[in-house]
Amino acid sequence: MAIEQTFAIIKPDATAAGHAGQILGMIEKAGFRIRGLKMIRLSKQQAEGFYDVHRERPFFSGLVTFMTEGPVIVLAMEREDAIKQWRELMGATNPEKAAEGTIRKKFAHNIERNAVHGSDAPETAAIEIPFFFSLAELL
Ligand code: IDP
Ligand code: MG
Repeated sequence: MAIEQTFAIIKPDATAAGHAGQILGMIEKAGFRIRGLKMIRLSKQQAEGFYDVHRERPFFSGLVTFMTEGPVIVLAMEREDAIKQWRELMGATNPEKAAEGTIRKKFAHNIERNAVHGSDAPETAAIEIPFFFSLAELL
C-alpha cells in the first residue's frame, strides 16, 4: 500500500470546544505524519467553494454558516492508505452511526456539527490540499 496524502479540517465546533489537541493527538497516534497545519477562519466564499459539490443540497447554506462561525484547523497529512484510514478514524458523518473510538463518536454533536472533515478520494485530496496550502507550506 502506497503512501498517500489526505486533507482534514478540525471544524469550528471542535476547535471552539477545545478538542483540537485531543484530535491532533489521535491523528498522530494513528500514524499520520502532518505535512501542513494552520488555524484560519473561512470566508463565506471559501466555504461555498470548498463544499461546491453540495451546493444543491438542502443543508448547504446551514453548512456554510456553520463552517464560517469560527476558526478551523486545516491539515495536510500522510501515511499508508491515508484517505481510508482517516475516514475510519473520523467515523460516520452522522455521529449516531459512528463507531466507538472514532472522533465523531467522541466529539460530534449531530450530522452537521460533526467535528472533522476528511477527503473522500485521492482526486478530492488533490483538490482540497492546494485549496488551502501553497507548496511552500507543505513540509
Ligand atoms: P462527510 O463529511 O462525512 O464526507 P458529506 O456527505 O460529504 O459528509 O457532507 C459534508 C458535510 O455536510 C458533513 O460533514 C456535515 O457537516 C454536513 N452534512 C452532511 N449531511 C448533512 C445533513 O443531512 N444535514 C446537515 N448537514 C449535513
Ligand atoms: Mg464529504
